[in-house]
Amino acid sequence: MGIINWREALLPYEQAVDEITAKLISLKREYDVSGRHSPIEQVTGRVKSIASIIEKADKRHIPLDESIFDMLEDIAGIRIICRFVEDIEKVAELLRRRSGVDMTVIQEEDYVTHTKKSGYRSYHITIVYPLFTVKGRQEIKCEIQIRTLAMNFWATIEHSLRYKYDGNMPPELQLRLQNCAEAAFQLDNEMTTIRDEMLQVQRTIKTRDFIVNEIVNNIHNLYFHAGVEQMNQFNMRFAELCQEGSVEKLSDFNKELETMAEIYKVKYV
Ligand code: 0O2
Repeated sequence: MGIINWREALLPYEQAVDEITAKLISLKREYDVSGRHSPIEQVTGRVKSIASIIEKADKRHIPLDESIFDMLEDIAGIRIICRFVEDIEKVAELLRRRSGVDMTVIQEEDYVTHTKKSGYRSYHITIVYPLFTVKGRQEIKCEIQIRTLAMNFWATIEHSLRYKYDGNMPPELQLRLQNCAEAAFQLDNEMTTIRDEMLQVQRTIKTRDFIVNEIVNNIHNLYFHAGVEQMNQFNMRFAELCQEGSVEKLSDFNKELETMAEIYKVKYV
């Protein structure tokens, strides 16, 4: 049995977790900046503790030598939390699309549709991540767990209890946890109905921002053609309509400005 230098062996896993986490947070930022709903709500990462690695290896009858790093796929672990169940597949697809670019998907386990007996739900994707260290290129396996806020709430509580009872959870508690899993499932379903409404609001906000930009451009272009009195009126109406917030009225006002621009033959810039 070879002796494992844990500190050195786990260092690339820490680096991989940091890099993958940073990339996924950037993806979320991209969605946020473009005003689109981000399927990624939160990203966290961790390197499995040495005690947990040894425990899992023991459970799976893996010898305590360097082979442990090939056999265990979740020494590096990333968790992506989504608001809605539908977002899980979107995130999975984002990862699949990166396959062959900066990571390779090697395995998928769907515990969202195939709920575990415990009540556990989550989507697992195992990737191989190429890492460039001072020693050269290394391939790091990483397990990415994708789940909703509700699934995560349940799994976090259940995980702590599982740890507390060390595989001997009283059947009565197991049953209560299964009931909680069912409640979390219902909560996710209810949230799906709210999702459509939320997306509609986001679309309205985007349309409003677009029209407001158009109005500002039109007012700017009319500035040297319409009279001072008329420009003051435009600005006052614009301020009033912005306060009122009706997208229809803003759109009508923009049409008026466009007609005016036609009359003055204002060239758009
Ligand atoms: P940690 O501390 O999160 O790293 P199995 O043999 O089927 O029970 P296996 O072979 O470890 O599980 O692989 P699987 O099923 O892909 O599970 C990997 C990880 O998923 C687990 O890692 C947990 O994080 C999570 N998980 C799987 N099943 C459950 C469950 O019933 N409840 C909770 N709370 N989490 C689960 P670790 O190593 O168990 O733990």
